[in-house]
Amino acid sequence: MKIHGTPWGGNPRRVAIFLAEKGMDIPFVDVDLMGGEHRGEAFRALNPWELVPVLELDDGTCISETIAICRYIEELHPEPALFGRDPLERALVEMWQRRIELVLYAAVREVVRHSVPAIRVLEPVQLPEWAEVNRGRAARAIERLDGQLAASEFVAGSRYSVADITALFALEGSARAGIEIPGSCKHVERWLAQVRARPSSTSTLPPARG
Ligand SMILES: N[C@@H](CCC(=O)N[C@@H](CS)C(=O)NCC(=O)O)C(=O)O
Repeated sequence: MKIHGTPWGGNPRRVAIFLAEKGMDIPFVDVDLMGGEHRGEAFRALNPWELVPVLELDDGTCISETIAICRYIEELHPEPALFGRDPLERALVEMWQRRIELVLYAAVREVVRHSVPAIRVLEPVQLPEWAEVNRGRAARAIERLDGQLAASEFVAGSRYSVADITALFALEGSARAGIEIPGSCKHVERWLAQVRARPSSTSTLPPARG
């Protein structure tokens, strides 16, 4: 098995953190997004949707979509359970994973795509006004997350889960786009410090530039 996508870049980082939490090691193959490698014939044979990450199995089957990849890994290596251990936990993890991905991350993504100059190579038409609309949406979603984290150690309850990985990734994207965590969101700050300090996060950061 191998994973196409640079491990510290965006969605592939989610898979890298997930694997680190499982204590698993699957090699990553760099894909030069800024150079347009994912739009070339070789990559399109792996994923015609031109997105990383892609998990390529030994028989050549390709799985894309971060959560599909993580679910496959969870089925093969159930411990520690990162999608919940019983019907209730699984439902709550699913609920939070979807809220974070479809509301918080969706807004953050639009801010990044429409305001970060370096991303223009991927998003040739950048609409600053659209970035601003989404900056507000992202801030509201962070406030809602703060409400949850006021009562809960982790995003989906008392156990670390894939929802924490998605939320960490979303907030790393926010920082990149200059979206500040609202000053009132002390619980998000507490949680962020906690999940950032986990070996799964620190061991998957990009190498320091010399
Ligand atoms: N829904 C996909 C999103 C994957 C995605 O957006 N990947 C980005 C890198 S983080 C990408 O390949 N971007 C290439 C582009 O926008 O052209 C997933 O969850 O894996």
